[in-house]
Amino acid sequence: MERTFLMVKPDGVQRNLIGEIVGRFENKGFQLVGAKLMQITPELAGEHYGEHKERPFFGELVDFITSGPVFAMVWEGENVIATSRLLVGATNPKESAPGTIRGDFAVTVGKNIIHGSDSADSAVREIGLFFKEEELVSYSKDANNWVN
Ligand code: RTP
Ligand code: MG
Repeated sequence: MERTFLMVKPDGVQRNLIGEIVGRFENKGFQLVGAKLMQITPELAGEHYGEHKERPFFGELVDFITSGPVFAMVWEGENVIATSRLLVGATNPKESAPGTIRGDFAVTVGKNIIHGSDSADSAVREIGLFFKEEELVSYSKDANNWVN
């Protein structure tokens, strides 16, 4: 089953949006297979956003993403990589549609609430950067009768 990496950025944590955001992906029908609240180091930020190293906003991006805790998550489901990017919305909140996370909660591009992997390769790379294999849980909600 396809997996992606999603992360509530420091602005989303500060604004108490973790529950709202987790709820959106649960309601859509995706399954949470890993999650943790953590502080990103500058080294990890540089690796995670390595593709943007030469961009003028890179320094600001690293400062922002390391400015407070993030909520890192791995989600699983059919087409979860592309579909979660639709739920997240366009990078710049001035272009993200109402109904999307960025469209509903963000105003500026530098503080756009949430990160989502942009491809299958990025998803594998980012999941590997943030999670150990043993931190991810595979389970079925249908087949098991574990809530009595
Ligand atoms: P993300 O990686 O955070 O999920 O965002 P994204 O794919 O939608 O956008 P990306 O192009 O990967 O850019 C990464 C983050 O850099 C910040 N950014 N600032 N000042 C600017 O012009 C600018 N452009 C991008 C955004 O916070 C974006 O999420
Ligand atoms: Mg990106």
